[in-house]
Amino acid sequence: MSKDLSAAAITKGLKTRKIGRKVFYLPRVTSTMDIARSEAIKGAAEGTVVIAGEQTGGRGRLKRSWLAPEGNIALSIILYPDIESLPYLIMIASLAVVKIIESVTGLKAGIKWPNDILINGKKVCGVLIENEVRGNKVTYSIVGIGINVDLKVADHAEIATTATSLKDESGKDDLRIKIIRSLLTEFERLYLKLPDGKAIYEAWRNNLITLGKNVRVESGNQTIEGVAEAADEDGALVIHGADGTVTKVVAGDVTLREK
Ligand code: BT5
Repeated sequence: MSKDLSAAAITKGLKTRKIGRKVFYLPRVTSTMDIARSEAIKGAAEGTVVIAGEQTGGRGRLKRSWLAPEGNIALSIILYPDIESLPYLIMIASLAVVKIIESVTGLKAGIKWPNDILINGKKVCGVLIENEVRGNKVTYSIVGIGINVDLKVADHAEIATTATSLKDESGKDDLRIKIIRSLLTEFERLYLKLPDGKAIYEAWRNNLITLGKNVRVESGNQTIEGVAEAADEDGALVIHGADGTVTKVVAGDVTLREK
């Protein structure tokens, strides 16, 4: 199945200016984040993409693991944004994924704060952003995106009930290369709108399925419960508790609860 994937297949005729002008395709890799970071340190051009056929030690946030066997998408994009642009990267990545899932498969996806893309309530994509910042300057930003294209979800007990794949949802085959090329194009379209992030923020907020829901958020060793009433332009979620308290959460895991 990796036969369809190569740097040439991804870049051929790709009409982007930055994103995906240079692609490193690696049939098998521990994590595209690590390769991307070392390429960034070596001075890779902005928009360089590192993509795996199969990722054997992929990671999520807080040292959690991310499954991306052959047939799925695991890629990292190297960026050198201004520090003011950092909060928008997660919005750009999430929006780009939602948009291209719809345009390529016809499926409606939504963003679950802070970094999940869901279809019919199940996780089809996760985004991981790792930055190095010195003073007020970003040395590099790596945007990692994992998409379940043809993941055999039932084979993985830990995500069997919470995850889904584009194949399972759409019944379509051979989506991988189309999804990758559309994603790079859409990511660039949104990225080039920076530093003016207002429109990106508004589109992101409009696609957040978390807003207006009863939520429980685990953030560090804190648990916050209430209604997710807003998401700020800096990416934080605002939770209104039953006792009237209002809490702003910048990072955490959300459980959506029935009202
Ligand atoms: C994420 O973390 O969702 C970010 C995932 C980022 C993966 C990309 S792939 C390319 C790049 N290279 C990497 O090494 N990583 C990035 P988090 O929100 O912490 O979610 C992790 C949790 O999602 C795990 O603890 C599992 O419960 C679940 N999970 C793992 N693999 C999954 C999958 N393929 N589909 C759905 N859920 C999964």
